[in-house]
Amino acid sequence: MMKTINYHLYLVTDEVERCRYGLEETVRRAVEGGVTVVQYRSERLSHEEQRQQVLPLQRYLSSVGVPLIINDNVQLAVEIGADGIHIGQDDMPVPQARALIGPDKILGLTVTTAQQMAEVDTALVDYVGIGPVFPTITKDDAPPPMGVKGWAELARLSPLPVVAIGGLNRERAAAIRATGLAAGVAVVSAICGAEDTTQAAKDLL
Ligand code: TZP
Repeated sequence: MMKTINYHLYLVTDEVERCRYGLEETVRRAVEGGVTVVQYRSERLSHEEQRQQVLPLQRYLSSVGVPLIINDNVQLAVEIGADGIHIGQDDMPVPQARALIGPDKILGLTVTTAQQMAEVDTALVDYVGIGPVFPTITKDDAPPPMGVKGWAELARLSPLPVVAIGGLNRERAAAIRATGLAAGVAVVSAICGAEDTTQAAKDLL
């Protein structure tokens, strides 16, 4: 099920009030700086609110050829025909999510332990997200940070492309990339909270 998308700089969006220039404008500026894939993530809004918010974003991203991944809300991804979904271990089971989105969409799965990694079904999953690498203020229920060493130990076990997430900034992203194990680095605050969004993205390339 290996679909090729470029995970190199993976922007995860936070609630609109935490995007410095609003959701769409922040994403536009970030894409200008080199973001290669965007995940829409909203933990608080209703399904309908999420749909209203993501549609203009989807129009923009498809116009510039940047894939849109939806976090958790598989139904929304199906409804709008997003490029993929990202799910956690406690979300919808992988086989069910894959059945709903169909064979051609991207499916990303969060992995935080070696046991979970051993259980990844490579026929159904396209990439894994491993983190948090460092402490994060963005995800309330994040497990303890694993550090670059812990991250690399887990990434080495992965049969699939790996994206790192959690507290990453310029220096930390560089440390992750230096392991040679990352298909990409994913950030929220380092881009969404930056005053110069475009430059912040460039710094993470
Ligand atoms: N999953 C693990 S850490 C995290 C998610 C969604 C949040 C990352 O946000 P930040 O601001 O880049 O630390």
